[in-house]
Amino acid sequence: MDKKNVALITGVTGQDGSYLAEFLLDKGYEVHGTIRRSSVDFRERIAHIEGKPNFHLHYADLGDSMSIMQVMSKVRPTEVYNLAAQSHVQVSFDSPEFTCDVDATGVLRILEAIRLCGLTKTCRMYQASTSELYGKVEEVPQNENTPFHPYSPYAVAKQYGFWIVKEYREAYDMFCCSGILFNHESERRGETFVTRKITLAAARIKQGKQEKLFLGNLGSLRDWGYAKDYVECMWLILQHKTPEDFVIATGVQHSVREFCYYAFKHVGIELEFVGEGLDEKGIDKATGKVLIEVSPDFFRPTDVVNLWGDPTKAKAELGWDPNKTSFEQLVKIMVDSDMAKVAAEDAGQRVRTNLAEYLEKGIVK
Ligand code: NAP
Ligand code: F7E
Repeated sequence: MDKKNVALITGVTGQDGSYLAEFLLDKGYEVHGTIRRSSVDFRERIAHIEGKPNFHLHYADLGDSMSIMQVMSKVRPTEVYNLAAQSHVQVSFDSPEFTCDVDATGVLRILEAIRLCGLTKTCRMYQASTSELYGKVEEVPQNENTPFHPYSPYAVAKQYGFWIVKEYREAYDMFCCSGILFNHESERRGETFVTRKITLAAARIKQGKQEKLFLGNLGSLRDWGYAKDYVECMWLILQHKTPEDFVIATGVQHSVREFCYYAFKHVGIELEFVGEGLDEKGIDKATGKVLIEVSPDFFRPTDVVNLWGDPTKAKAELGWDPNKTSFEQLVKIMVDSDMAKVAAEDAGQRVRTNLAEYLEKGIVK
């Protein structure tokens, strides 16, 4: 490397932040991440890299300009990856104002901190944008020219983030861009997102630790990729010769129902779906036992049901391979990991991860 590369990752404790930190450390970057104070220390995803000489953590909150200014002026990064967000769509209906503050105004705070610290010419900025911007879709599949139609408080906030990044790019000639990422999952995915909820339940049901799985809209369609592959693309977007926005997706679409089918199949349970709407059930073909039921608790006031990305531009201009990990491989990686985690569960761990029980009972969505 010619000059020292210094990356600042907001949201380093999240799924993507943890993979990106690993990726950049491997590339020889000095990596700084922001964390939030919480009453319990929960930094599981980055525990294995904490203590590495090139990895540093700082307290900052996207709702607090002063904390962002402090870390920006101290670190003076050459690349900022703004991954921090209230990232759960359903939660955004319960906490719309918080979601707006962090996911919309938070982006402005990052851009202003770069500008006020005099870093506009030396620092590139990546914004974690989302396929949720397409929302109530106006075109299938979706590419960089597809009109936006955000369909949740989360998506509306992220749309502000997208446009303010574009505005700063044009107004101040800053190298700042958005990756419009479609759903990407992994063994580190939060347990309340649908894929992880399914892989955990498949593992727990197989091992006799859970009776049933309750889900919402089984017909919802998503373009699911592997998070580890997607963080490479975030980096490629910032290495591009010009600041541009890119759709990151696999170009392959599956339903929630299909995700269930493959996850349970991987633990040796063949599912058959019978019935419709709220009466639909996923039945173990071998035993006739009902393993999946639909619950109205998991339906959203407005739901995005047909996401399917077209990654042609990222493939052509960044040389990125959208199909490094297939859908079947992704499901396998997640199920294998959860089978091992559930098998290792002891009473102590159960206290902390009783989230699985809450999910099962619909206490947490
Ligand atoms: P995630 O696992 O939920 O991680 C979110 C991160 O943001 C966590 O580190 C969290 O910290 C942090 N955070 C939340 N509120 C914050 C605040 N007020 N100040 C500072 N940090 C805060 O999300 P992810 O799946 O890695 O996604 C990363 C980014 O990509 C998010 O912006 C998300 O909206 C976006 N995105 C994700 C997907 C996807 O499919 N995964 C697709 C498109 C876009 P704590 O650990 O302290 O909670
Ligand atoms: O829902 C349906 C649900 O919560 C996917 C975030 O990373 O990706 C993610 O947002 C679909 C929806 O992810 C349940 O209604 C059915 O149609 O896993 P999810 P999401 O809403 O797509 C985008 C790109 C982001 O940007 C976000 O940050 O699955 N669904 N039953 C369910 N969803 C959940 N969570 N739980 C269920 O029981």
